[in-house]
Amino acid sequence: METLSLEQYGVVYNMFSFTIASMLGAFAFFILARERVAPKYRISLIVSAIVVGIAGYHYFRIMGSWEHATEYVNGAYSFNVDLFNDAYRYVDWLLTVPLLLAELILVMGLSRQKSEGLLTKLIIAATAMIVLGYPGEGAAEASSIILWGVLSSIPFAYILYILWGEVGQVIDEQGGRVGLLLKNARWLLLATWGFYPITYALPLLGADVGLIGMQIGYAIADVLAKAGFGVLIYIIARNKSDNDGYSLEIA
Ligand code: RET
Repeated sequence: METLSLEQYGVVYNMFSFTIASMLGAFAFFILARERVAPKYRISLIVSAIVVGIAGYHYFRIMGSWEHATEYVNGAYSFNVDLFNDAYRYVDWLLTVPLLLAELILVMGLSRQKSEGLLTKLIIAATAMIVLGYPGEGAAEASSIILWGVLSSIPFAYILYILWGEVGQVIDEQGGRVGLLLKNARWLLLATWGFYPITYALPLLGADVGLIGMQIGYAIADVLAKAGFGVLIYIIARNKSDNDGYSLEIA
């Protein structure tokens, strides 16, 4: 049982609320903006909408679990870790991480064979990364946090190797403004995904930092990695639609 101050409880509560609002807003945006890109690229906007839809649902459940696990007693909150379900995040990632990689590959408009080849490798690695990270999440012993963190980092490194290697070649072939935007999307992916292992390691600095820091860190990373990344994918799809001669009819 941990004790949380009103501020600690409130900041996490408000962070969840902010995340749900961001995901819902992003969902509406991706659905409505679909018509603004050429039909070939609409699938990547649909995938973006699915990602933020799944995340919005999970945050709703995580927020409910947070309320369930905390009780107001004498001017502070007591937090019961056994009642807080952190598996929601990992279930969320299991679904959304492969979909985020699919958004990036699909917006490139490659041949079916090329897309499938890249996606198979990326999805297998992403699944391994998440499955291997879960046993260490919030583990009581530092040695388990480190062991599972290192194991999970191997497929993470492989994803980056593919993105900078094979995917990098495709990006170079696309060239121009689209090539530049794709490079930005890859950097945004690295910067936001890099947040997760750092947040995961916070409990090594103490249980308190771990509990609050993890919820805030993951929430910020999720808004940027899902809604922010989706907006960048939309901008790429718009640019590619322009290049393909697709014009927006303004009534
Ligand atoms: C874990 C365990 C510690 C080592 C590593 C991890 C990586 C997690 C990542 C998660 C990305 C999640 C995303 C979710 C948003 O939709 C599992 C924390 C490397 C990279 C992008």
